[in-house]
Order: sequence, then structure tokens, then C-alpha cells
Amino acid sequence: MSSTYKNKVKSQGVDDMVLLGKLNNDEIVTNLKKRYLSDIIYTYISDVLISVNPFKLIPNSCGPEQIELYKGRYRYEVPPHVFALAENAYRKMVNEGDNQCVIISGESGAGKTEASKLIMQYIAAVSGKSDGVEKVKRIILESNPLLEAFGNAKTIRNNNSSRFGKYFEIQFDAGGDPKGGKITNYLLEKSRVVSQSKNERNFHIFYQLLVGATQREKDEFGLTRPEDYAYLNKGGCYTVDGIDDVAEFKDTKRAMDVMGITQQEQKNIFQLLAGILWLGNIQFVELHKDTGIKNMQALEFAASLLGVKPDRLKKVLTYKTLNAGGNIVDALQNPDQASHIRDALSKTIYDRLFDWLVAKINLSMKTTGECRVISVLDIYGFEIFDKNGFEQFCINYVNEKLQQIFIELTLKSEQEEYDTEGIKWEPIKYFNNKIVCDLIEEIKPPGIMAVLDDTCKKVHAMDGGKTDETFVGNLNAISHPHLHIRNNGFTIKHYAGDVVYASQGFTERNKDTLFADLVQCMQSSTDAFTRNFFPDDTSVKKAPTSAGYKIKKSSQELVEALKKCSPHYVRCIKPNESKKPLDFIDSRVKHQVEYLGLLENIKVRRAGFAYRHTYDKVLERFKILSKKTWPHYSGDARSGCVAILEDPAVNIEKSQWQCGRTKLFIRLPETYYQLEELRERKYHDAATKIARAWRSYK
Ligand code: AOV
Ligand code: MG
Repeated sequence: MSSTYKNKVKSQGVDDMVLLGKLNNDEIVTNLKKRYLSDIIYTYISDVLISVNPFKLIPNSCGPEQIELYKGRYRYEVPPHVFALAENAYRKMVNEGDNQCVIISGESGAGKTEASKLIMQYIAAVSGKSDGVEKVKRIILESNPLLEAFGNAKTIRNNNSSRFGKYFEIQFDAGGDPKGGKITNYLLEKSRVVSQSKNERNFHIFYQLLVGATQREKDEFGLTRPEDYAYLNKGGCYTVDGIDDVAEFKDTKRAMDVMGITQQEQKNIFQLLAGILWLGNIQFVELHKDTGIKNMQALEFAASLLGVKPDRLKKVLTYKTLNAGGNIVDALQNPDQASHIRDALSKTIYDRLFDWLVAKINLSMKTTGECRVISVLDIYGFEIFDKNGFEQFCINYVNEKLQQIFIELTLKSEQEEYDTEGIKWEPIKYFNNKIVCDLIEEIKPPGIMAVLDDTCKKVHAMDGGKTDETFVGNLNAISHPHLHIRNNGFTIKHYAGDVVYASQGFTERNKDTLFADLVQCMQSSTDAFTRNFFPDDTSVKKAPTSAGYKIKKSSQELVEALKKCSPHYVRCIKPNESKKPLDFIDSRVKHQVEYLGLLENIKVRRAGFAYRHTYDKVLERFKILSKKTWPHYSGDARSGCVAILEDPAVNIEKSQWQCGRTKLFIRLPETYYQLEELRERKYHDAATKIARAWRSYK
């Protein structure tokens, strides 16, 4: 080791933690810290990228020059970067024709969304430049501000927290030019539309609209200040450090233009948002034998913005049509129940508007025919709040599933392959969180979601919160080391920490149905745009699927989709709670290093083999390296590979490779690169020779 290299490692740590001198969690933290404090946020574990959130713009780190630096380069030639990972995924797709996916994980505020945007920018910058391609790229890039406006919000964990999951497939033609794309979105946290915890905000778009609307729009839609709306003033937080709602509203509108959302549609959207805000202001009072409206003006405003008659809106909010043994009765709802119905309506409108936007973006980048795909997965990160509800339960469940994929594809399958190939190998122990996934999603024996569905099915009427108690009672049937039942809730020992869930609202949110009379009321809207969100598909009559079932099914489909691609991992770490730069809290980072399983990841990599290929592929690719195999080799592929590697001209140490049953295993990436370089040189020499011969022939 040269002394300059040693000095560099002393101050800036190692680029690839597979090369760490001592190996334990503290050493990993120290290495990340040294780098972090020198403004180096990226580090590898072999081909897994670790990214530590800098909470500041690092000069000269993500601009066009930086993109140039990574373009066409092998990973080992350039410092660790999310661009190198994107380059690798892109080149692999172009050269090998395989679909690639980038799985970004990490807790809330760790930098997943920022990483995903950098990956998309990089791919847009290095791929083709024709007019058609530029248009697709623009749509892909502009979809980010649009979906962030409607799907992100300030939480205490992150000022721009994604409140939905996103799987973005970029589709390419055979030449590697983007020709289209498709977004799949997962469970929007729609409860945020109607309430927020202290110091949190509703979705950004509401604040953008209030400060960005024209005076005419303000008058027409009754838009005033955020403080005036019950749906916005619960968190007591209206502005966010680092977010300029006026500028962002412009970005949102521009993005809508790019998606082909017409001016009329934009107006409809804003009107609907105002309608939601006004719905939220409707207050109910208990009257003698009736439920009244405290502020008729709010009801009238909401009704007019939604295009429905005020009387009818009042009726569906304060009465529920029930079928009691064949008798249709109008059951009066008390003010509390009426508020619930009002909120359910607001949440549904917003949720469907969000789905509409995603569909609109998808339509604008729809393409047909054969394509290759790079997909980027950016979901909401694992989160623990003071109070955790059904949404946190779903979010954390999806994170468990992602951790499970990581384990399956890196720790587990790697070790299994060594076994089946008969490679000598010291097994590495790791915590497999499958047990937690099972606890949540199993059907037999029933897991938490199954118990929840069952409770929802059996208890029909709204019984003022007792259903949630029944649910917790039913959970007692599950005996599991990762579940602890408590008063009014339960604790799950997740891979990333223990989370206490309050059961309040679980059953209602899981059921996720709108009353038929509410749907019919919305279908009567004179406004076609609004009516559109309540199609007459009589979905209320179909067997209702629960919210839990939906997220479970879509997570399973996601896992299947990811498994069909070559995976690339970005594991994001959040170094502090302050959201401030250069604030590196060792204990926080260590906790994440532990639960992300980085140590095990390094161990598997270290003891393992960075590259493996079937013998025939290796022989085909590298036969030019040895006179024994070039130009033709008559023996079997395995002996051909051995002949190449043992050729003194190739000079690869015996300890660096092993023969498996069907594949050749190469220990270090460097060894593989060495082979690639030798191959390039040989081809170059051969080409020069031919050129020379050709010239002398002429
Ligand atoms: P998340 O996606 O992982 O959280 P974000 O990507 O939104 O986290 O990052 C949170 C904030 O950290 C951003 O708004 C930036 O201010 C800052 N940040 C993150 N990455 C970088 C970077 N590479 N360079 C500079 N600043 C960065 V959540 O969506 O909450 O799970 O649901
Ligand atoms: Mg995010």
C-alpha cells in the first residue's frame, strides 16, 4: 500500500467497505463519518451504494460536469456516486439487454427521493437527443414536481416527505433511447388531507394554491389564508424552511402543461381542491332530533364547488341510508359521525384526483412495442411517530418487504448459490425479517392483516370505535415473538425498530368504503370533472377489497416485478434528526447500519465472489486472452476457462477464482476488470495489426 493511499484512507476512509481493515459496526460508522465530514456522501459495499444525507448542496457533485465524468466509465475508475450506479444500470441494459431496477431504501428523510431524481437526471442526460426522445425525457423529469406537489408533505421527519410509494419504469428502445414510461403508485396517505399532527402540513399543493392562485381564482374558489381552513390549521404549520410555495406552484403548473393537462382541467383541479378545503370547514351541531350545520356558508360553498345541491350534500352528510332487514331507513348521524362522513368524502376525492394525475402522466408517456426497462423504486421510508396509525402500519410493512427482497437477493441467494455450485464458503448469520413479513401478511395462520380483514367483515355497523377494540382483542389469537398486544393497540418489533401502533381508526381505514348515498350524491354533480371521479361502476356493490388487502397485493406484485430485473441498491442513511448539514450522530447512524445489515452485507461480499459467469460465457468472452483457446478451443468450456486463467500471460492468482458446478467464480471486481482490460487491449492490438496489414496491402 503506498503511503499516499494510506493517508487518504486515514482522512477520508475507504471507497468500498469490502476493503475495510477491521470489520465491525463501529468501523463502518467511523468510515462513513470520515467521509461525511469531508463532504463525501457516497460509499460502496461492492456494488451496493450507501448514501448519507448531507442536508446541503455539495458543490460540484451533481452538475453536468459531474455527469460527464461518469459517462461511459467503469465503476472502479471514478469515485463512488449515484451516477456511477445509474451508469452501470444503463450500460448493462444497453449491452446485455436485461431489465434493470434500482431499489432505494432507507428511513424517512434519508434521501431516497433525491437519489431517485439524480438517477433519472443522469439517464436523461446520457441517452439520445432527438426531438421525440427529448419530449419523453421532459415528461419523465417533470412528473417529479407534479407528483411531489400532490403526494409530498412536510412531516416532522422530512420537510418534503413522500406520502405515497412510486415505482417508475423508464422504457427504452433497443438503442437505449427513452421512448416512454409508466408509474405505479402505492397507497397515498390520504388521512393527511383531513388532519395533520403538530408541526406537519397537508400536501404541498394546498399551500401552493393558496399563495399562487390568481386573484380571480381566489375570489371564485373562496381561497383565503391557510389559517382559515380546518384541514390546514391542525398542524399549526404553514410554511416550510427551504420551500417556496409560490415558485413551486409555478413549477406544478408548468409540469401540468408538459403532461398535456389542459387549462380547463387545471382549473377543475383547483376547484376540486378548494371544494375539499370548504368541505373541511363544515361543522355540525346537535339539534333537537336532528343534526344541523353550524356554518351554512361553508356547506353552500363546498356544494357549489363540487357541483352538487347544498340540500342533498347536507342530507348525505347527516343521514345514512341503511337497509335494516329489507326496510330502507334513513339513520340520523350525530355530529361526530357526520364529520367522519365528511372526511371520508374529502379523502376519497383527493385520492382519486391523485390517481387521475398518475393516469394522466402515464398516458402522456405511453408507448407501444418491445422495450427494455430501467425502473426506480422510491417509496415512503420506515417511520416511527409519537402516534402511529394504519398508514404507518402499511408504510412500515412495505419497508419490511423491501428489506426482505434485499435479503433474498443479496444475502440469501448468494449463499445458496455457493452451496449449489459447491463453492467453499463460510456461512454468514443474519437476521431474516421474513418472520415479520409473515406476521403481517400470512393467511394461514392468520397474520395481522387477515385478522383485521376478518374483524371488518364481521362487524358491520359503525359502532363508535368499538370495532377497533374488537380488532385488538382478536389479535390476541396471534402468538408471535414480534408482536406485543397492549391497551388500545399493539407493538411490532420491526427490522428497523419497535413501533407502537394505536388501533384507533384501523378498521375504518382498512374498510375504506364510501356510503352508497354519498357516491350517488357525487354522481349527481353538474361538474363533469368531479362526476368522473365517481363512476357508476356500482363498485359499492362488489365485494369490497380492504386497503390492507390492496397494499399487500400490490407489494407482492412489486416484489415479483423486481425479481425479474437485475437489481441495483441504494441504501440511504439519515445521520441526524436536526436536518442540518455536518451533523453526524454516531448512535443514529450505527442503529441504521445495524438494521440495514451492512456488516453482514460486507461479510458476504468479502468471503464471497464479486463475479460469476457460466463457463461457456466466460470462454466466449475471454478466449482471445490465451493462445491455447484462441481462435478455437476444442475442449469443454470449463477446462477452457481454466486454461485461460492459468495462462502465465493472463497472470491471475489461483486464490482469486474457484470453479463451481456450472459457473466460474471470481473473487474481486478488480480481477474481473483486469480480464476485461486485457481483452480490450488484445482486440485493440488485433485491430491495429489488421489496419497496418491493410495499409501495406494498399
Ligand atoms: P426520503 O425520500 O428518503 O424521505 P428525501 O430524498 O426527501 O428523503 O430527502 C430529504 C431532504 O434531505 C431533501 O429534501 C433534501 O433537503 C435533503 N437531501 C437528501 N438527499 C440529498 C442530497 N443528495 N444532497 C443534498 N440534500 C439532500 V420519505 O420521502 O420521508 O421516506 O417518506
Ligand atoms: Mg421520499
